[in-house]
Amino acid sequence: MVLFINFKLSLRYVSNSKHNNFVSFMSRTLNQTHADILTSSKRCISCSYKSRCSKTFNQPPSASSDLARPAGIASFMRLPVQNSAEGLDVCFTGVPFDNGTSNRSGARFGPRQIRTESVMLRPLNGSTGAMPFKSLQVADIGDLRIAMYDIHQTMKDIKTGIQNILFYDCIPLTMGGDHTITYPILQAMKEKHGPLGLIHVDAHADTNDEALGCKIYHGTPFRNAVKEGLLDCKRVAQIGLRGSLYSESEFKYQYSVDQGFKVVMADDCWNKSLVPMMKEIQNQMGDGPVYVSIDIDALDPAYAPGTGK
Ligand SMILES: [Mn+2]
Repeated sequence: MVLFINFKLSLRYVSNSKHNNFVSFMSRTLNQTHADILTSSKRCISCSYKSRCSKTFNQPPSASSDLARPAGIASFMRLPVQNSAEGLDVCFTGVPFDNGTSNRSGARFGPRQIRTESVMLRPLNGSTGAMPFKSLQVADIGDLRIAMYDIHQTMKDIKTGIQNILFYDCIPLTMGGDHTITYPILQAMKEKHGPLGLIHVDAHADTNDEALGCKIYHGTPFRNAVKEGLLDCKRVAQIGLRGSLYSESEFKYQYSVDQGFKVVMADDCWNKSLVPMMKEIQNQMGDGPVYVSIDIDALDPAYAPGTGK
C-alpha cells in the first residue's frame, strides 16, 4: 500500500518460526500461499486447533457489504483499534517521526496517510490466495508515544513502545516515519529474538557512520545496528541500492560487503524476474528471525517524489 504514498515511509515486520504464516500477508515473492503455510504448520498460531479453530478474528469491514469505503474510523484497513497488543498476533503501529531526515520532511504524516489509503485494501490476495485475517488476530494499536523534539529521547521511546508490543508475543508492523526509527526497533527486536536477519529494500544502504557530527539520523541505523550486534550479518540482504555516493571508499557499498551483507544494486533488478533472487534470499535467511524494512525511495522517484532523501 505504500505505493500510494508520496512521503518517505517504511513498513516493517518481523517473522520467526512461530509466526511464519504471516509472511504470506505482505510478500508474494516468497512464493508460498497462505494455504501452503497453514498446511505445513502444526497448528493455528492463535489456538491449538488448526482444523477446528473457532476463534473469531478481527475482520476489516467490507466496502461492498458492510461499511461504505469513506466511512468509519481511519485505522489500518479500518480494523478495530485497541490500546495495547494484548491478545494480538500482529499489530499495526505508526511512528510519526521525521526529524532524522536529511532533506524533505513530511514522513511524520506517513502513518496517518497509510491508514487513509489502506481503506482500498481487501482481505484476500487474488494472486496467492492468502487470507491473513482468517488465522491471525490483527488490530491497529495507534501510534507510539514519542518525544518528537528530542531525537535521543525518541529513540528510547520507540524502543520502549516496541518492547511493550513484543511483551505480548505480537508481531509489530510498523509504519514510519523516517529510517531513523529502525535503529531502536531493532534494539527491541534483538532483545526478544536475538541477532536478526534483515531484508532491507532501499535506494540507500543507511550505513553511514555520522553526518554533521551526529550518529543518529536516517542515514545511520544499520551501522549502529552492526556496532551493537543487533544483526546476524550473514543473513542481511540490501536490495535496490542506487544513486550517487560521496567517495571511492563507498563504491559498490564496500562497508556492507565487508560486514557480509548480500548487496543487490538497483540495476541488478532491472529487466528480469526477481523470483530467483528472492529464492536465494529466502535460503540465506534460513529459519532464524527476519526483520523486513522497506524504504519508499526504493521505488522510482517518478512515482513517489516526496521522499526525505
Ligand atoms: Mn533511502
